[in-house]
Amino acid sequence: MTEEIKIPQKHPRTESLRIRERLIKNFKSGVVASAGLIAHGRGEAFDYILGEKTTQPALKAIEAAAAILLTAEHPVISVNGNAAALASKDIVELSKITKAKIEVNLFYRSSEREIAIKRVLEEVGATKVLGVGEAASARISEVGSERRRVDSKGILIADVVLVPLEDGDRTEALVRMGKKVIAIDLNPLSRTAQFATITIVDNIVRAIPIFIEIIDKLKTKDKKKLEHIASTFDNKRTLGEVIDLIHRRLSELAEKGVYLPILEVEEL
Ligand code: PTJ
Repeated sequence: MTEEIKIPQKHPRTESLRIRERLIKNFKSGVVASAGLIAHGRGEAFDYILGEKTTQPALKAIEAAAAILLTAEHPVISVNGNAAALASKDIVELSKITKAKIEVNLFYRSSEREIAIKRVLEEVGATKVLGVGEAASARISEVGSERRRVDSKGILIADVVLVPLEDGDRTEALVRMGKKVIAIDLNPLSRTAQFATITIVDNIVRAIPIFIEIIDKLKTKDKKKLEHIASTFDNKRTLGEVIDLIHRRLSELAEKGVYLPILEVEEL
């Protein structure tokens, strides 16, 4: 069993440890799948390499994503265990300001997890959560996993779907069905990142609050302006910019070798 720890305020990686604790707590309460802890580790590794900050290409992707969410007719935010654990409050706020529906969609689906995730979302203000129980009885035949089970009032009829922390095959299927998919994924090389219409390569805990700020700025713009922002966004080029950033950052670090200010023995 995992021990709960008190995170020291002065620990150099306090925020990262806090986020881990949040995931562990939500794993214990049945919200996060055990594989969700592994997925988080993968995300952390990419975040470390990206410098744990929102990059310019990510900002550009968030702006384009905000534009397509604001012009969507049936937008849906798909929520899995990790997204609920890390960003439930922001997801609910984003759904309110964009009128997007919230739908639980799980790779490791069980009715206990559906209910646990619904509860987490309701605790922070969600009034309607789709994709739970019988409501998730529609099927996307192109998807092999449990993710094929969707809500006929949600993802099935959506024109835009926001998928934070996906696992690949569903994004490809949704795009093939003619839907626009916005992915939030720290790994620019993942299948989700590669197949999405707009890929935000950023940590969900940073990306959604920025998303909300940008929606706030764009919501008064006319439809034409929003459509222009969306249509001039190039996902392939933006992903390339992120990969180039990683490349340049690693080259700089490689030149330095030791880059943290480690004290000399006599200074200790
Ligand atoms: O809750 P369930 O049952 O739907 O399962 C959810 C997981 C995440 C276990 C499932 O979707 C899965 O196995 O996902 P993958 O294939 O491990 O992909 C998760 C992706 O999210 C990886 O590319 C990670 O780099 C990325 N990721 C992890 N943490 C974050 C993240 N992206 C953004 N923000 C994060 N905090």
